[in-house]
Formats: sequence, C-alpha cells, structure tokens
Amino acid sequence: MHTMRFMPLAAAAAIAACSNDSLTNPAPVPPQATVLTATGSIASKVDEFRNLLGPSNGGTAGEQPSGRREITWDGAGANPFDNKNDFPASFFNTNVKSGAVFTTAGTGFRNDSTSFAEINPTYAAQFRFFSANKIFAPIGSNQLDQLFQVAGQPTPAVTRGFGVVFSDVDLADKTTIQLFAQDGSSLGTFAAPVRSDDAGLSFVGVTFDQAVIARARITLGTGALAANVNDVTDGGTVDLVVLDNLIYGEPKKAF
Ligand SMILES: [Ca+2]
Ligand SMILES: [Ca+2]
Ligand SMILES: [Ca+2]
Repeated sequence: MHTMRFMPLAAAAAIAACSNDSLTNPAPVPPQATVLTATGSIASKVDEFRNLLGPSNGGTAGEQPSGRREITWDGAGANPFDNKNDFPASFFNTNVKSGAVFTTAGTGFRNDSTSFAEINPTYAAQFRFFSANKIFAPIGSNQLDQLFQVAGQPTPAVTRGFGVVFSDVDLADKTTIQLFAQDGSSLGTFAAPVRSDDAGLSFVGVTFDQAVIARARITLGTGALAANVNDVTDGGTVDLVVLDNLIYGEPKKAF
C-alpha cells in the first residue's frame, strides 16, 4: 500500500527534475546580510546599528519580543573580576542576564580598566575605550566565540544581528567577525576597518532579516596579548587588537 502510493510521486518528481532543475533542486540561498562599518568617529554608525536592532533590553531576564542587548564591560558588577585573567565566561548570562556566553581556545578572559597596561606597559599607548572605561580581550589567544542563550537561561538561542567595537586595528582584513548558523555553516566573515585617527576605534556590525546567528567568532588581529609581545606599531611583529562594546539582537530560543 505504501509502496503503491510512493512510486507515482517519485516518478512525478523525476520528470519534474528533468524538465527544470532550478525549480526542483534550487541552490541554497544564503541569508542576505546588511553590513555597517566605521573607523574614526564611529559613534553615529554604532547608533545606526543599534537602531537597526531596536531598543536596549539591558539585563532583563527572559526572551523579549524585540530589541537588542549590549555589553559595555563597564558595569560595577564586574569590578570584582576586573584586571585579572579569569573573568567568568558566563558572567553575561548569570550575573548579568544578557544572553551571552564566551569560549576561547586560550586560557581565559580579561576585563580591563587600565588599557591592559598591567600585562604590558606599552599597551597604554595602543588601546582606547569606546564606552568608559573598560575593554576586553581573551588571554592566551586572539580569538573568542560568543554563543547566545535566552537571557538568564541555559537555553540555546539565535540572534538577527551582531556588532563589535574594536580598539587598535592596524592591519587590514585580520580583525573579523565570522557568523555561524545553527547547523554550523558560515554566514560570512566581515572585517573591521583599519584605525584612522588617534582614538583608534573601528566598528563592524551585521544584521539579517531573521534570527539566524547561533555563534559569532571574533578574531582580534594576529596575536595574543602578553608581557613580551608588543603591537606591530610599537616594535612588535603582530597586530594586537582588543574589543569594547558588543551589540546584538535579542537572543531568541533556537529550534
Ligand atoms: Ca567599555
Ligand atoms: Ca597600534
Ligand atoms: Ca594593533
């Protein structure tokens, strides 16, 4: 009975496939990205990106119908963890319920109020904040991933947009965000522009029409912060880059 029903359908599909491949076997269409970038005076472009995502939901627990989340690293709640190499990876979904969890192949994370000068005094001349006065970096690696969760819950989530403010991008096309869908496929890699003024800030932000981003990989220049490693513009051989504000669409429960 089942076989009898299936065969005519299969035959019909085969005929259709012969007559028009593009209708029956369409190539997968990647979601269309809207990309904003800026360097120099980045504030207006960052505001434009915020407005694309909607009003801030702060640290409100639970999935909100729309809007954005934003991590500035500056809140007093982080103070006990600042200027050390063990900033909690889940701070921004446990202590502060913003739906963000971080991973790195390095040894930890550092939220820093001194432009990382306690790691290497030369860094004070390289790194500036966007939001006063703390900035952030992984330790032992120049790469970190942000995963999304429903705010205040361990439930995996997806978001429609992701943007990062960077400090001291010196080399082109090395500082990037790469976005991944739930199935692990890449949604694209997007580079931050090289710094253009004394403030040294750069921004790149990407939005999609739908919440399709399950993971964001942030690559910071070409090397990791360390006591014996100087930036490429200060006698070193690698481009050191750190980050400030992370701005992303409201994390929506993934299905
Ligand atoms: Ca900040
Ligand atoms: Ca530099
Ligand atoms: Ca640099």
